[in-house]
Amino acid sequence: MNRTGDGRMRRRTFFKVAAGSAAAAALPWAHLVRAAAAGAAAAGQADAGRRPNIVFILADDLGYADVGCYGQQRIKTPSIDRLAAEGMRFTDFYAGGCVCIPSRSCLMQGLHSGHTRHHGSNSHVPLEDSDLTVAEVLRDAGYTTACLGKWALGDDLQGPGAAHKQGWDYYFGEPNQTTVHSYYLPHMWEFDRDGSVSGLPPDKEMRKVPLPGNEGGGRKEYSHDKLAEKALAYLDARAAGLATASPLRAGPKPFFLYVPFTIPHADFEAPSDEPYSREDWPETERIYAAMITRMDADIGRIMARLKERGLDENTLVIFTSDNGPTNGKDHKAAFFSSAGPLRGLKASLYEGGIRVPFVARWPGKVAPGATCRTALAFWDFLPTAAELAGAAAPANLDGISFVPALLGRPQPEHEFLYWESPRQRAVRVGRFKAILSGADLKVEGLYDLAADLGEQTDVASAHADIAQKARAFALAAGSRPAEPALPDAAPRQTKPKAKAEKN
Ligand SMILES: [Ca+2]
Repeated sequence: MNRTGDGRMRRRTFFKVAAGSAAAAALPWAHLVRAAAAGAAAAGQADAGRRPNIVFILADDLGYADVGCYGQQRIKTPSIDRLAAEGMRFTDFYAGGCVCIPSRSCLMQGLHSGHTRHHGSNSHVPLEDSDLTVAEVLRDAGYTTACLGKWALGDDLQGPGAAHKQGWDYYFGEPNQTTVHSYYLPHMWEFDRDGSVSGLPPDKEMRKVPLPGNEGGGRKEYSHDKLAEKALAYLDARAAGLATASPLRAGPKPFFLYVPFTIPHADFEAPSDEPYSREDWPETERIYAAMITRMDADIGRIMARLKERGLDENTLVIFTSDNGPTNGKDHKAAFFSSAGPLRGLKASLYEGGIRVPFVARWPGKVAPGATCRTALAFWDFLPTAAELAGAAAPANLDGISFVPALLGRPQPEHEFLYWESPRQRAVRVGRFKAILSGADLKVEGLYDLAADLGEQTDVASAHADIAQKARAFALAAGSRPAEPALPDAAPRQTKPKAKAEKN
């Protein structure tokens, strides 16, 4: 029996039965859980006023120290820094994996990479209908959902992994994990289940949206800008829904807006290298910095629009990245010290590959300027979102809700955190982190992150008990370790490979 597939079915079945039970009894909107159980629509307008909207912005290959609030000195990120100043900064938050697809798979499903379909591989394996996503959990709890950007978990527009078949009511972007890495796409794709954003008749399938300025190799329409514009349009549409909703009608619903931007993933291209045009840096580094600052400005616009539309006070905004930084053609992660003090880059399970910036702002709920040092990970987002929505978390998740941390209450901790890649496994136990390899999961090294954030000194012999404990967790948590990793799919476009981690 395939443990993962079986587990997925059980989770989905359990959720359908349990959604709406009193999982969120400690929260002020617990009574709405009962309303949701009687029918999500019945919760009506009160929902939008009490359950928070959620905006989750995901950067791509952005390093732990690529933003000012995590130590970046030269790349300007005032909007992200403001999010941190007005909210909470997490020092020990981890991505789901060290490359794009497995990381997003963990984020969407509340599972670590031992239990997702992708494990640690970047192969283009789509989600199946039996996979339960956070979008489905929130939609079933009465939210309206939108994904703008790099979906990456279903390239086939008609297949079961397609975004509109995995819980998203609205989608705009390029779902293909490889194609999306061009910033001058000839077209993008849109799906608007009720037509409320596009103003067009409701869609049943993805609709192609041509970008005429990029036809024939043209470079007039920067794809990222289209995502940012759609994010603002989406907020406008939600605000309009709030304004026109009648207490006699169902809705308005709270919303979940997921914005997986592609910046600063290669290709390194931008309409301008401002505000760095006069810096004496290699051209690609000016572009890299300009891409991040451009995304930051768009995050500022999203925050301003939330405020203008009266949505700001009841919206949790999260910003993070899907994995660590990488070297590329003419780009060196070391140029901006993108990984900061951390060892390793994208594609490595050392901290630089998986520890990411993570900030959360929620006025009146998250204390301004707060810091959370608890070790948490992408698979904690689904149970967190479920709790915020007043829904029961599905069974058999690996994640735990970090709502307590957000609210400044004692945060339960993981017994361990676990990651897979084709070459390594990693386990964090308390302040220790083990790197394992080979079919027998040999402990390559054990590091005391409290004393040695850069993972330079192997303390496995001094802490043999911890090393063995970590190995036992990996053996129990992992996908079949003796089985060879799935091969990565051949990319359709050239993209720079991460430099192999030394040692
Ligand atoms: Ca990535």
